[in-house]
Amino acid sequence: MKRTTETRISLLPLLMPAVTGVSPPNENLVITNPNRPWWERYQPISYKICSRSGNEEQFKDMVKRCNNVGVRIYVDAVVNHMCGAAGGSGTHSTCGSYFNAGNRDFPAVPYSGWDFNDGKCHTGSGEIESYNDIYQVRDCRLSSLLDLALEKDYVRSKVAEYMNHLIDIGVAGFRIDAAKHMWPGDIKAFLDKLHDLNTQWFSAGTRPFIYQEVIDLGGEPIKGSEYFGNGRVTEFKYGAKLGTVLRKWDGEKMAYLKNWGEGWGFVPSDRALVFVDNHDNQRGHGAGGASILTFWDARLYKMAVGFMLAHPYGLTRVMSSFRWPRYFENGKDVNDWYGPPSNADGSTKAVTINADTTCGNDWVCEHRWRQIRNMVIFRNVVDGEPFSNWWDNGSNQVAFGRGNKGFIIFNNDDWNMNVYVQTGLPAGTYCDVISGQKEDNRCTGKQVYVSGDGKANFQINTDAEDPFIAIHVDAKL
Ligand code: ZXY
Ligand code: CA
Repeated sequence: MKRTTETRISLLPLLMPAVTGVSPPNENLVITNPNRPWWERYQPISYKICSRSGNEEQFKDMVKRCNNVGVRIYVDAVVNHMCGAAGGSGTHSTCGSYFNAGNRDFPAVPYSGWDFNDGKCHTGSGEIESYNDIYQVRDCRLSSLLDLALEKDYVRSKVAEYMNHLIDIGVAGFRIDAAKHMWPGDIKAFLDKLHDLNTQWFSAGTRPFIYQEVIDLGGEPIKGSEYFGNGRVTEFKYGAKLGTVLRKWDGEKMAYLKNWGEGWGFVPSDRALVFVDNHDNQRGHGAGGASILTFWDARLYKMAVGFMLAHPYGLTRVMSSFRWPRYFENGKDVNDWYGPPSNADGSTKAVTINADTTCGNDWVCEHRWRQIRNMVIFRNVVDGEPFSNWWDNGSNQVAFGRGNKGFIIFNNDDWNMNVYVQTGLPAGTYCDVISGQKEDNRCTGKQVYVSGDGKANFQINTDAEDPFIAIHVDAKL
């Protein structure tokens, strides 16, 4: 039996009992210089389900087993482009399909020269030369990747055929990669061709869940809002700003998080797909750059993910990563291209589970970290409850509740905290779900006593292992 999830997984708590995003499952270019980088999976050769993560039979088996236990699968759909213009010709693809990038020939789809935007792009190089020109961004090559002519019904139909194949297998939706580089109307055209979800697991008439990767940090003419008609949109400002605040860069402090969300210039909550880091920007480059928090900065990272999961803004996604030999030269990680842990034949190593519940084979499995897992439970418990009882010390000690169901408090100052604040919760003894959890009607970590007036005392030293405490009504003794 192959692994249960693919190369990198990300989870969207709350949509479903559990949801998992998988790396592009289709055939891609095999790149050997550098040796099998993670981004080779963003260079399609065909829509055959055949990648480092496994073949179609294995993918079907995974989706079926996941759906049967209530875990939904979202597929990363790379449909803006095929491989790079310099991809060469031959059968150096993950399933051995022949292609000729120079001739724009991808017979395994099939696509030919007519199906690419070479004639439509008007830059001298054929590349996107300026992000200030919306025509270039949509019709020219991103990083030399051969740009598909999505205005053509034939191309839209091939893309929809691929996505429908996945829907029929049982996937629940898609991440639309590089959506900024496609016209919103072209995306709508192929989405309109999609089937309803498979009724073996979903009720009749259920539409696929769609979230579009639009990197809009401000400062470019293309806005995430142009894509609202098609589904949710990634809000990249979220992780970039939260990282800046927790790192206390640019004079930021947690007290300023009082109006977190739309108040910070983010898209409306019901349009946003939010995350602390993703597969690209966790590598020290990409959207947000150096401020992005990752598992490498575990203490601040847990606080950021905790804050995100406690806060009502957006649909939240939790990252789950593999470790790589990070090595900085002149401020840049020269190993930022490293692909997943792999076997000698290039296949991705299984996510093994150790006796202590951590993952083996260099999988980080942030989603299994107690603090993160328990905050996903917190989010589910407080679902629908309002943001309430905000408290701050004017600096980096802050707290807020979710109605009368949950409460969280942080100390990111470099002095100890000892406060008595309103939680909004019913009186009783609660288990902190960060330092431990409730097990057999006792707390394995800290306890919090809420008095009859809803107030409680919280002490968090500046050197605490995790300088935050979270309580909710399902962890009450
Ligand atoms: N790559 C390295 C080497 C090749 C891949 C690089 O230096 N690329 C140029 C700058 C990054 O631009 C890329 C963007 O999106 C992509 C890219 C890409 C999407 C793909 C495949 C790609 O290279 O190769 O499907 C990109 C797009 C934007 C933007 C910033 C960057 O504002 O609209 C990379 C790969 C990055 O750095 C990458 C790959 C897959 C993703 C992603 C980023 O889903 O978000
Ligand atoms: Ca394009």
